[in-house]
Amino acid sequence: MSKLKEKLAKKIEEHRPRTTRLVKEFGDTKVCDVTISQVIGGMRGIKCLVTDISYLDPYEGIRFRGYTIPEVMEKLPKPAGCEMPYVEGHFYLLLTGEIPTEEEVQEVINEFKARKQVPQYVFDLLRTMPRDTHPMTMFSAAILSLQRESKFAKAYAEGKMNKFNYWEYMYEDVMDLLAKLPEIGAYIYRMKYKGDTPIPSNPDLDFGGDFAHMMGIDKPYDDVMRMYFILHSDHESGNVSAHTTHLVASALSDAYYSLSAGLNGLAGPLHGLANQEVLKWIQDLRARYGDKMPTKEDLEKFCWDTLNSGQVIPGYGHAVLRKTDPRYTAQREFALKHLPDDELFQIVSMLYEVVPGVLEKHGKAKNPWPNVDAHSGVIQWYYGVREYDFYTVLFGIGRALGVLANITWDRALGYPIERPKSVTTDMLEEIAGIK
Ligand code: NMX
Ligand code: MLT
Repeated sequence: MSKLKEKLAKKIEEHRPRTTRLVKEFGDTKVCDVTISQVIGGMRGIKCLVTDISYLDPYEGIRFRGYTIPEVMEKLPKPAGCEMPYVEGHFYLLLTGEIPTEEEVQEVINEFKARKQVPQYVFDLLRTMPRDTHPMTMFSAAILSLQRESKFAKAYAEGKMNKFNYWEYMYEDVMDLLAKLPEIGAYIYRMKYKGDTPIPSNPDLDFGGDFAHMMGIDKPYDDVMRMYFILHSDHESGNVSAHTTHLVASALSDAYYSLSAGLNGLAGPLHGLANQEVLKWIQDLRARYGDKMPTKEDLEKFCWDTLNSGQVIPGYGHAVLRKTDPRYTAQREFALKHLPDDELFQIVSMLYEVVPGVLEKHGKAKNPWPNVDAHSGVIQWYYGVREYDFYTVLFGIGRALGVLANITWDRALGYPIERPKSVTTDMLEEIAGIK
């Protein structure tokens, strides 16, 4: 057994009695009330999920295992000469709650190395799909096709598992799957947009480094992607991709089925696809003003035209956050250091000065501030990834780190199948006293 798996086994043993006690002794204690507007309105604010992997405060933003983004970036081990930490170290943190040593990171790197080979049938499947298929469809289908490799599904079918060791098989699937994602993503990119010229993996590189290598992009793109994957990894449990992955896994569907489902949710324009929408929207803006740099007044007019045509301003607003997303701020700081004079970055910066005021005047969005997607595309664009319909695949690789850590713990703590109760409109009218 790897040291990571051993450590996880110990942590799980320590944690289980906490969950058992809460259910046995305090199961009837009320967590929150539920109103009619929450029932109709997408369950906003209802506290009905549990995860220890990350927590989202509306004003502070995300903490991964209790650490803020600057703390994560500062404390996690980094490859020699690099600015950003190993993605493998961040995954270790998400899974165990501990900042790993260099040696512990190296073990995860070796584990991924041993599991990273993508079976040929996945590439064959991708090649049968029309080239204009959206890359998220390709990515999700590739992951789904790998389901035949599931050790969890096999052990379940053979009757080898019980509630206490489900997590061990889930862990194996999670490690096998995560290790393959950079190559699947980069393969789709090179096949679809770069004249069908996939670049083989370099087994000596780490997760971020190998991804940059397979994309065919030089330094510091490896650091860009380390930062990107870490920032996008997790956003507590209620967002569409995390919640879907958790929901599907709660039926004891394996990691392949669950992640593929979660990614299908990420592919929606109100969720992860917003990163492609932001770039598309900025390109439309640029097309309107030609070579001329738009002024703040131009931007304001463009925002109002968007809103008046019934569309949302992509990259702004959030279901939980009520301040600028710290993932936006982290990317802005990177851009200020590495691409301060880039025109597109300057437009993104001007939008930051204009959009919140417009949204406030518009009076609908509860949060007028930018989210992670308002900034991620401009950095990709600068480093040469201009095919913006690919951006959500990048988000998906990052998001896999968090949701897969989550479903490993879901099985470890024996969470049951998720099955909330629905009511009819008649019933709500009765509850409201109008029927
Ligand atoms: N532009 C225009 N209108 C907005 C925006 C925006 N950026 N954000 C919210 N609104 C509207 C929203 O459509 C709703 O309108 P209506 O009453 O007509 O249905 C109203 O304001 C109230 O919505 P909120 O309660 O503030 O937001 P909600 O929690 O329902 O939705 C988002 C959250 C993120 C879906 C929403 O802010 C949005 O559509 N933003 C733009 C898309 C985006 O950036 N999504 C990415 C989110 C992050 N991610 O990666 O997943
Ligand atoms: C996310 O990263 O999942 C998004 O910010 C959406 C959310 O948290 O609801």
